[in-house]
Amino acid sequence: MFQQKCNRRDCLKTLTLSASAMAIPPIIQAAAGSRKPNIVLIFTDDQGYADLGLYGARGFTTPHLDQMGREGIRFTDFHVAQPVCGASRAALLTGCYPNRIGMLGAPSHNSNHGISDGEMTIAEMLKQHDYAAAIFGKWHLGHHPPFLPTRHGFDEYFGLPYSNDMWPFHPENPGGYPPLPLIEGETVIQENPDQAKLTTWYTERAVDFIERNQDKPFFLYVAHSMPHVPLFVSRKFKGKSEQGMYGDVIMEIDWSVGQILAAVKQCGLDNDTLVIFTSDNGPWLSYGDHAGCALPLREGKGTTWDGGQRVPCIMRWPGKIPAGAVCDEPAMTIDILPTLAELADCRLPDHVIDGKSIWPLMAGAPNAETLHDALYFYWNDNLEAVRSGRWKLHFPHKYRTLAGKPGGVGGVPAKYEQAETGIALYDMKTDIGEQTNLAERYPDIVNCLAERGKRFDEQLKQTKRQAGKIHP
Ligand SMILES: [Ca+2]
Repeated sequence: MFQQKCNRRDCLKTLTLSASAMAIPPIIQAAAGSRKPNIVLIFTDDQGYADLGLYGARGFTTPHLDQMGREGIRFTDFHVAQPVCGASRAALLTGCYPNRIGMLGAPSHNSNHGISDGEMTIAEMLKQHDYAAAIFGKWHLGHHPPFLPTRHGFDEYFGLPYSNDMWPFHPENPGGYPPLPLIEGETVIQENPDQAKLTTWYTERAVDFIERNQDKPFFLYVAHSMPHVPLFVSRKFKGKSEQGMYGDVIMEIDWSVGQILAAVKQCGLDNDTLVIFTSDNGPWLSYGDHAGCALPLREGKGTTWDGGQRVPCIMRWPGKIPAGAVCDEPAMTIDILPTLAELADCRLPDHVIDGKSIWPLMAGAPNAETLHDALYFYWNDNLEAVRSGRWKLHFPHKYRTLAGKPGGVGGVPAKYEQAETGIALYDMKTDIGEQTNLAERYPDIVNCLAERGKRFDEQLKQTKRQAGKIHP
C-alpha cells in the first residue's frame, strides 16, 4: 500500500513540486549582457540508445564522444518527440510536438508541405540577437523553396533535403525516387552525390563556419545523414571497427565530433560554446547488420516503445555544465528551444510551444526535476503513450516488430510484422525494457495517466496549427 501511495505521488508530480528547480541557475542572469553562448547542435540519424561508448556500444569505439560526455553531462532518459526523421526534426527545431504543427512522418520528393512560416525555429529565435546560423546536413522539413532552411532562419545550408535512401537505388523501391539532390543555399549543386563523402563534407563546412564566425555568436546545426541507411563511409574509416559497416559509420561521426570540438577549442571558444549531441530516433532494426542497437530498450525506430524514442544525449559547456554529470530525469528534444531561449535571453514565440527549459537539469542543480508533468508519445496524430515520473502508460495501439526474427543483411531489410499492445503500464525505473505490464496492479496510476493523456490530447487538437503547403 505504501508503495502504491508513493508511486501515485510520483505519478502526480506537478509543476509546483518542480518550481524549486527554477530558482537554481543564477548563472544565466550573471551572463546577461555578456557574450551570448555559441550553440552547436549535432543530430545524427537513426543512431540507437546503445550506439555510443558511454551508453555501452560494442564492436566500435567513440573516443571523442566519450570524452565530450565525460567533460559534460550525459542524459540517460532523453527522448525525441516522434520516432521518425521528419517529425523528430520538426520538434527539435520548434519546441513543439510535431503533430501540433502538422509535421508528421518523413516528407519525400512528392510531399507538398513543409514547415509553416508561422513557426519559429531555433535559428529564427536566435536571430533576435543576430546569431550567425548554418545547417550542414539533412533538413527534412520540406524540400520546396519556401520550406528550405534559408527561409527559416539559417544563413547557410549545405546538405540533403530529406533522407539519403530517397533515391533511385532504394532496396525496396528501386527507381521509385528521382535523383537525390545535394543543395547549397537553395540551389541543387549535385544529384546522387557520393554519399561516402557526406560526413566529411559536413564536417569540413562545420569547422570552416566556426572559424569564420568566431567573433560573433553562432548557431551551428550539424544534421548528419548517417547512420541512416544506405550506409556510406569514407575510405579513412572503412573497415575500422570490429562490428562492420555500421560501426565504421559511427566511428566517422565520432571523428567529426572531434574535429568540431577541436575547432571550438582552437578558436578559444570552449567556455562560450554549448555543444549538444543526440539522435533523431532509435535504430531501424529491420536493416539488421546495417542498423544500430537500442538495448536494453524495447523495439526501435517507428515505435513509441523506448527503443524508438529514447536516444543518447550528451551536452558540454565547460564552466557551466559540470564535468562528469549524469541526468536521469526524463527530457525531450522539444525542451531544447526554450532552454536556448533562456540561455541566449531570447523571446519565445507568441504561440503555444510544448517544451520547457531543462537548464536546471543541464547545470546539474541538486534535485532538479523536469518541469513537465508528463511527456507524450505520439505516432502521427495518435497518442500512444504517456510518461510521468517513473511510469509509462501505453494506450492500446499497433506497432511494427521483427518478433524475434533476425534483421536484414548488407543493406536489404527484413520484413516487419504488425503487433498490438493493449493498455499497459511499465515502471521505467525498474523495467527499462518495458517487459512487465503492471496495469492491473496499479489501476489508479493507469487512470491518472490515462486522464492526463486524454486531457492533453484534447487541448492539443483544439490548438494545433497547420503545416505550410504549396499547391502545384
Ligand atoms: Ca531518423
